[in-house]
Amino acid sequence: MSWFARLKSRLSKSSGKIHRGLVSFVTGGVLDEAGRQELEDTLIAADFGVTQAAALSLAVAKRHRGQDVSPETLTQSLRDVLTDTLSVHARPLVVPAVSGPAVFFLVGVNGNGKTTSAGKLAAYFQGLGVRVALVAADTFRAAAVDQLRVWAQRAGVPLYEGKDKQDPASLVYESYARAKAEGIQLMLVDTAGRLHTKQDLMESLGKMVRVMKKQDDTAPHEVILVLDATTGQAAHTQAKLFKDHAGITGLIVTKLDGTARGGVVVALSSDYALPVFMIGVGESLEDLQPFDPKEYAEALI
Ligand SMILES: Nc1nc2c(ncn2[C@@H]2O[C@H](COP(=O)(O)OP(=O)(O)OP(=O)(O)O)[C@@H](O)[C@H]2O)c(=O)[nH]1
Ligand SMILES: [Mg+2]
Repeated sequence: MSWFARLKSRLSKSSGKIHRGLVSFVTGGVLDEAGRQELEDTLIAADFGVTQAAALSLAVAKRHRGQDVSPETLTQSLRDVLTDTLSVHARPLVVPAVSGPAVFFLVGVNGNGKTTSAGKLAAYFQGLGVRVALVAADTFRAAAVDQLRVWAQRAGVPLYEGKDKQDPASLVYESYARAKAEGIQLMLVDTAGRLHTKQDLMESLGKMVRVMKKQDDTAPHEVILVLDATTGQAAHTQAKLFKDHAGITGLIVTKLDGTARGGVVVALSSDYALPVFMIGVGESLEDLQPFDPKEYAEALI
């Protein structure tokens, strides 16, 4: 199955909900204010968020106000305005040309999919011919290191691991020197999702960033927040927290396959002015892919 076909089928809970919302009010009618409201409600129900649902429905209404619209016309208009909205902050995740290894951190709260995304990204970049190393900076849980080791083996990339309960910042520091010596082009750093408090977590990430900068003041080159699409409002709370305190540069949104909340990608990117680098629609290696606004809009609507 092609990626687009898989994306479409995995987003079916979300697209089905939106489709039912659209056909229920558009059949045989003009798009008046009541119709626009219904479109807005449909989008809110699919987790587009109040702000984006209003903006998108207004943009569609502007095109067709007072006109008879078929579901097909409305669908196409919604796809178009959605593509435009998603394109505002979009940028691809690429390995920058730097003299030493590029460094990407994967951060986020526990269970969101950091470790699996790190593993899948390793395989993805390895497949593009980049020399990748995975760094197991979730040093407090042996199981976390074991989990990343399995991904490293699957992707065929080296795993850099610390001593038991080594300070993650010290592991990251050592890993950079090792990566440089071994000709690694990209270090993917998997971090812990749970410390005693959120403040501890932010301080730990801050320390990792500071020690990186001692070796390369342009590093880390990306700090990627991994969010779970099924969590609704919690994803927003986390986006705000990590944006304010951890200097995140973009998002990976996982678990879009298990949810009717596909609009959350739009809300998160727009509300926090962040690119969505990759989306996850399942547990296998090829289920994490680069985010493409047009493709996503077509699969969702
Ligand atoms: N259905 C589905 N499951 C996913 C996706 N991405 C990750 N998962 C699953 O989510 C679970 C948690 O993923 P992890 O990668 O361990 O999450 P984590 O953020 O590293 O968690 P901690 O290390 O506890 O902080 C695993 O069972 C993954 O297989 C996805 O896109 N779709
Ligand atoms: Mg993990």
